[in-house]
Amino acid sequence: MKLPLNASHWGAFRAEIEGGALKRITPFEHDPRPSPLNDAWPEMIASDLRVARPSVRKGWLEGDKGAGRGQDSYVEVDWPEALHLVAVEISRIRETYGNQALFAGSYGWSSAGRLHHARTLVRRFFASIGGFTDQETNYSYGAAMAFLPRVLGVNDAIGATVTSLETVRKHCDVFLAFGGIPAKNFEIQAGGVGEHKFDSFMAGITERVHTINVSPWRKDIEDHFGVDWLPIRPGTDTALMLALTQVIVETGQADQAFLDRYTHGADRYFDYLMGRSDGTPKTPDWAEGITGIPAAQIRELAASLPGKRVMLSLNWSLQRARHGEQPYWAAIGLAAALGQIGLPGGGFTFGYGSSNGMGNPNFRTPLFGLPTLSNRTGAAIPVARIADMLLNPGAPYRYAGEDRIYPDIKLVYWAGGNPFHHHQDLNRLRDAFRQPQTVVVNECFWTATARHADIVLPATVSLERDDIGGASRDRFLLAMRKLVEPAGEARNDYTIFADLAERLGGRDAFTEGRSEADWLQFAWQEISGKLAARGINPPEFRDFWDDGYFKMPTPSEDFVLFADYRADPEGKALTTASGKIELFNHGIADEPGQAGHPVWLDPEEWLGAPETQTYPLHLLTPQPERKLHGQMDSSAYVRAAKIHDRERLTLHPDDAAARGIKDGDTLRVFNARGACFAVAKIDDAVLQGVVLLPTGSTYDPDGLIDRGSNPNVLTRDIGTSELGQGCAAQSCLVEIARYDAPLPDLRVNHPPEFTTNST
Ligand SMILES: Nc1nc2c(c(=O)[nH]1)N[C@H]1C(S)=C(S)[C@@H](COP(=O)(O)OP(=O)(O)OC[C@H]3O[C@@H](n4cnc5c(=O)[nH]c(N)nc54)[C@H](O)[C@@H]3O)O[C@H]1N2
Ligand SMILES: Nc1nc2c(c(=O)[nH]1)N[C@H]1C(S)=C(S)[C@@H](COP(=O)(O)OP(=O)(O)OC[C@H]3O[C@@H](n4cnc5c(=O)[nH]c(N)nc54)[C@H](O)[C@@H]3O)O[C@H]1N2
Ligand SMILES: [Mo]
Repeated sequence: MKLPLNASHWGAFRAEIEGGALKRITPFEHDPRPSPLNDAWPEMIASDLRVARPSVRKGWLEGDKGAGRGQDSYVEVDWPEALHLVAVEISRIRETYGNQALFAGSYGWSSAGRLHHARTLVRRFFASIGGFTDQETNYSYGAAMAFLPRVLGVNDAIGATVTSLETVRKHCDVFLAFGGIPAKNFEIQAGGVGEHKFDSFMAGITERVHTINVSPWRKDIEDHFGVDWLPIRPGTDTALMLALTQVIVETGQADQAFLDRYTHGADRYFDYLMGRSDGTPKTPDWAEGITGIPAAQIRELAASLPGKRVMLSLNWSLQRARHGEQPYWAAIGLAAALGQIGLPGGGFTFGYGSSNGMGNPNFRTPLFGLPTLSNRTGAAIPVARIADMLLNPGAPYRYAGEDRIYPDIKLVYWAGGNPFHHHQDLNRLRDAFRQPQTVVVNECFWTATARHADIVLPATVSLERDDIGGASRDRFLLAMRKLVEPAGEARNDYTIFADLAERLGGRDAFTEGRSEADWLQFAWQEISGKLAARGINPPEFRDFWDDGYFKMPTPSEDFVLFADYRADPEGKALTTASGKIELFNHGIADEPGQAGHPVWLDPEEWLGAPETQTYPLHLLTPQPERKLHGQMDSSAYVRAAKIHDRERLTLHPDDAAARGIKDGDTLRVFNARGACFAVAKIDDAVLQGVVLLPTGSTYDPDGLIDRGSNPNVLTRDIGTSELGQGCAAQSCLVEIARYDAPLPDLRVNHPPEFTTNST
């Protein structure tokens, strides 16, 4: 008998159970590089930071109108009372203000397994009772999602089907990796990972292809791969790509036949590059002043590209910055000038190195999640405009070429996400979270978001329920078996929402008459049907369940993004305004502050800004190495890499010396928006003037100060632009100083205080 399998976004695993308890985790036998984070599960499922019982904030019960959110004690209640309170609130707000006043966009990664995906379930629930205000796009690549369809017609270059790595390995000559290919990002794939691919990815690339890491951080490609490093100031990649294109055009090396046949508006764009439209040619000398890269080096790089098979690889963090649309557009312009789009191993890809599956063969592993149902209000905001919405009800804003109005939200419901992890300028978000009348959160743990809620309902973790996991670009379909009984009184989100729907008249719409076990069977039927339709013979459910996985066959063809379009530009015309790749777009030209073609726009907070007088360091906030976002932050494994429970901040030796900082010193990191603590890690692999503090430490506010190391007290809460309105976290200036006083105690290491109801 095989041990039962389960999975996280960071990997599948098998479990030994003894006396009903989780004894030990063993890695999935087909995973070449399993994540050690799964070993933290036995500790985490029994953690005293689990939400054990439904809990109601004391001040809310006393009618404080939200004033005490984030600093209050809780009263534990039983399930019938908790469900009653939530249902009455939803019902009251729905009747008084309409369904649009219910905000349930609930952005967040939830957990692996598609049936119990909390964010899907909460939105399905609200759709089943008449609708809600939703969130569009995502934090990962929201700016690109909103803008790329206008210039490419589709979003395939970021998410769905990028050119497979196999093709790159065979055909590419130069792999220009903006933001590198960081090993840590391969830990993760939404839905569950069967096979971690980092080693095969890197072996495939670096052995044959001239790879250049263009990044402020040399270790975005680990040193032992021996690739070239081109250090660049954060947020300035657009300027580098404009200059590379300018040289190629000026020296007559642009592929004019490609540009004529496959692109629209190259002439308008090139007028800008040559300075004909604004008087400033975008030369290497011009770019040197912005990027910090010597002009001679830019010229040399430009000379090395024409005639070669060139892949421009830009990670997702480049567009999580002010004007983050532009580096992607500039890359499309450069790849077009080189005539590389649609060739095997050439062109551009957005997100190699941003998560495990990118570059995998196109397995198209079929998965099944409950449909979200249609949202009858039709209301949605761009995902990262949450605080703007809560603070400015009724205010106009611009997004995706439209004038819109922020709705007036009275109730916020979150399940499966952690805005007090993910959002920027958390002190501002805290003010925003005081605005609604009621905040409800389903959580497994006492996260910062749970601590800002009025009603907290305890949710199971994925090890406490049956599910099917996997990802479309991962080879393995995963049978996730319930391993242990739920901790405390935790319930599955499905059960919670089915019971709430019952009280609010939506049960049939929510459940469609199916139990959780029925949905599992139904999911397998759907998946089997899709496999069979593709000539793949699916196993019986029982066999799948006992084995723990089904392995997808490898597709026979290597995939090349835009090869179809290249082969048949008329028959396979793009769904853009011109049917071609748009290097000029009229709609974008009409937007305030935009040029209509790739353009260098001042990112405001960057190393070229006047504000560097006060805050001279550019703060980058990469994804954390040992965990997924804020998840598992309290585990011993994650804490072992911190010092005094504070995250390490990486800085250049010169920046450290200028401030009298030694390796291991405690630091205060600050700007006008807030401050947090960190511990110095001195490393000359980071560009001077840049500091790195990963995301994911639990926010523990004391006024504007976070007692912990959450960099989002420092980041700026502004859209990438009115075009994309994405998260712009990477455009942020700070100062740091040694902190010699004793560090404050972390309250978030303990559950909140519980009291009894005095009213
Ligand atoms: N400064 C800065 N900020 C960033 C970024 C950055 O680069 N820099 N990156 C951004 C990006 S790309 C992202 S994707 C976001 C990520 O932000 P989030 O996705 O919000 O972060 P997570 O910590 O994964 O939050 C998921 C939450 O769901 C809970 N959960 C898990 N399973 C279940 C379940 O079954 N039921 C319920 N009810 N809850 C469950 C977990 O306990 C966890 O608290 O962060 C963004 N924030
Ligand atoms: N271990 C782990 N892996 C993860 C996640 C996690 O939480 N933990 N989260 C997953 C999620 S939700 C997402 S969206 C992806 C995100 O994937 P990415 O966005 O690719 O990841 P980041 O770590 O934000 O950024 C990678 C590197 O980009 C570089 N960089 C930042 N700004 C610039 C710039 O302006 N120019 C250049 N050239 N380089 C720059 C930084 O040095 C940074 O180390 O990661 C996924 N993978
Ligand atoms: Mo993300």
